[in-house]
Amino acid sequence: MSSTAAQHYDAIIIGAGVTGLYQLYRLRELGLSVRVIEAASGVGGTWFWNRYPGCRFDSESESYAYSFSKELLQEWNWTEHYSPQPETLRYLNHVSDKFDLRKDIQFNTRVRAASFDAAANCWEVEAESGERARARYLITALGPLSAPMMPNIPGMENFRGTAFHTFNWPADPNGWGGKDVGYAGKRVGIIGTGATGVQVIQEIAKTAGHLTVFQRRPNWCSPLGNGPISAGEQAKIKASYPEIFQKCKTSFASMVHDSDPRSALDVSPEEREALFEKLYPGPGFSLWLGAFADIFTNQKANDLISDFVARKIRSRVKDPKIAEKLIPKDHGFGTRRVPLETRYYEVYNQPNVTLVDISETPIARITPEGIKTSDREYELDIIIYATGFDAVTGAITRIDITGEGGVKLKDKWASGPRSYLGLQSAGFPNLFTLVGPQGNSALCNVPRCAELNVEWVTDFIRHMRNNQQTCSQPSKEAEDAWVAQVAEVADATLLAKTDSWYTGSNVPGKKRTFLIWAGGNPAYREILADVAAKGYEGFELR
Ligand code: NA7
Repeated sequence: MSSTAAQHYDAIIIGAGVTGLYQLYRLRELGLSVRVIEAASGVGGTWFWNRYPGCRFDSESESYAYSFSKELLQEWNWTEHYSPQPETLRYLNHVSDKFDLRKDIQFNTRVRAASFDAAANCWEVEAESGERARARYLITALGPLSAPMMPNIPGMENFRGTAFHTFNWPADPNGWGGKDVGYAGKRVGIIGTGATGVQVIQEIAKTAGHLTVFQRRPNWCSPLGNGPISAGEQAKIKASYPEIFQKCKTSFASMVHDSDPRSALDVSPEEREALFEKLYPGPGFSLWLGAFADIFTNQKANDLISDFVARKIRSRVKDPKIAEKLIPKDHGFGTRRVPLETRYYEVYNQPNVTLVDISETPIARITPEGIKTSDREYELDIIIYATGFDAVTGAITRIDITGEGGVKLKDKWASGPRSYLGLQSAGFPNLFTLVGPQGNSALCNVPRCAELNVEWVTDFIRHMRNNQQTCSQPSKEAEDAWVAQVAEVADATLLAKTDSWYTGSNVPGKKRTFLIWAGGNPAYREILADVAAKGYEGFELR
């Protein structure tokens, strides 16, 4: 980018995470000049930022690997079945070095705005520094969970101890992980019990002097089943990558797990219980994604699995009153993202851990000394906000994006995102939103969905170039139909009826709408292939 005359590229990609790195690789292969603009000082996206203790995959490590290079697959050794954040960040740096990606990435540069210049048929991107660059194609690779959300609690600025959002955990200057902020032996407060909160709570509880967990609503969690990868397992993984990726291709969430197609109501209670028991210990999302398919659509089926997990929680937490507080009452198992845990529930049996139910005694304010709820003050040295993200749309709409006729994307999306296939929005020509709203962004093993999106967009750009076309955007009709289809598919599930970041209902003021394609990845893959086979049906190309 340049602060004087804007540098011109064929494509600008915003974000150097899992998706952006692969899009760079593919577009460079196509012969395009590409600039990746990245706010962080290094590659990795979500794995660059989330350095909190305990941060790791919930996807099987081998299923998260890039599949495009056999050599990369064979030379990389994952050390745990669910890779910890420092190892994943090291992996993404290894990929960047191996394919010499860094030379096309501008770090420490946050994009402030992007506007479409119709006369020149190109996008102009402006960084917060004022630097500018122009490109025919603008591709967002921002990740679905990269706009962290701090709560708005009175007094936050007056806290005298250390406080930060998990996304902004300070980096270890000498390593890939987070800095030791000295929580061992200290009084730590954590707000939030989503997938992040669960990972960080179970880790910090090991050494904190006292850990106080401020829980607004509990989530249904199930065991991760992590462990080291032995030499024998490593060899087996390396020999079976084609089968692993094939399995991911055919499963709903692009994972190695897939649902049992029978109804939970069609089997005997004994058989049902035996399946739940088999799946409960993991590994990974065995229980969430491997149980009966109708737990996602049929309330009665869902009640059965919820009852099973509730019994597990009761059996693991000694104090029955605390156990009840940890059992969700407002939603069923799996209708929100299931946090995976390792001895999470047992944490609440420890004398150095207190659970504060802030649905009963709400946080009144942050004081210089700690957190004051409606009934008492908790003195703390460290406050950790595990309060989540303005998911899926937030990272995109935080950029001031202006399309044809001066229309702002955030205004167009004020009542919910509007796209065709999750990839383009009418009135914003040549803007592609990878792993974006209404696409396969979050009910998915992200690298698998990223590859699907990246390869499809790369083919689309190749098609346009081969046909001397320079501009694409969806027709209004195609977009309207996709918006309706995304809503219809989601409405058939219990997920759409539940408040969560999937529906945007975790963000004050955000319009409640199901933000992602809930029809599964095999169906999404088929739709994309069909659109391409019909000459990119639904797109206006010129
Ligand atoms: P989540 O799943 O959105 O969880 C955020 C948590 O923070 C959740 O327990 C919230 O309670 C709580 N929260 C949010 N705002 C507040 C305020 N103001 N006061 C108290 N508690 C609050 O985010 P995660 O980072 O855990 O996970 C996001 C995804 O990242 C995850 O699903 C994986 O895919 C990776 P609530 O439930 O809203 O009552």
